[in-house]
Amino acid sequence: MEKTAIILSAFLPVILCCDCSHSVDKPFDCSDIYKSGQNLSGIYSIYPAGDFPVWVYCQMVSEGKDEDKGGWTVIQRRMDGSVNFYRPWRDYKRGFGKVEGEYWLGLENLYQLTRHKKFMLRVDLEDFEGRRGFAQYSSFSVGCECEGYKLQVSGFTDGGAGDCLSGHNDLKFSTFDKDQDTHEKSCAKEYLGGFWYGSCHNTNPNGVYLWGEDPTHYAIGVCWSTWKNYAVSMKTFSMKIKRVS
Ligand SMILES: [Ca+2]
Repeated sequence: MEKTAIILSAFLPVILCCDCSHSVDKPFDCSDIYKSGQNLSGIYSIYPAGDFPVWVYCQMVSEGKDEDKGGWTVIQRRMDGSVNFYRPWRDYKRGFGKVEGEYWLGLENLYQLTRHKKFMLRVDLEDFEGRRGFAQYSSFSVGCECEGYKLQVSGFTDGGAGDCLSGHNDLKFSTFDKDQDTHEKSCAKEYLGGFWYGSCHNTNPNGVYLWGEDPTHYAIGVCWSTWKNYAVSMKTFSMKIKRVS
């Protein structure tokens, strides 16, 4: 009897897996890891495209409603200006930075994560005075490279920061070496980042880390214009996604 229990427990993680499309041995995203009982924020490997691991920061604790607390896959993070975000298409496609600090998860990973499963998005902001705000979106996905990694975002809920992203819905991603924006100039070159620029932006998450407010450098910072103006660059800025059942 005891032996049977031991044998069974060895297979339990796979048997109990939520939707059984991915075992906890190869979690698809941080939601899988959270559901398997891990409630410590930190670095984990996920498998959004099958066999290849992708290192990612999983946020297992956050403010907000209980059902939204854990299992967030961090897709973008700025916190100290240690990583250069003015990078070419190749880097934005593959991802770059340090998973323990500042990074971009990569457009291809975002596409793989969101192509078949539904995700919501949360953007957390903190300024240099320690004030915090967030914005949440009930639906987030990124299209294939063949469609310019087009952003689909909707279902805004205000966490005090206002809505800077709905205006970027349905836009392709642009970098300084790949202009897919709707402006006659290159928004990536004008505002020194890589983003789903239109003509040009309400927010510049991958802009220049400016350590606060600098009116001489209009809109090139890590700004979120509905909360602070275009001259204010955030101390921390993070974008994270979570699977919706
Ligand atoms: Ca253009």
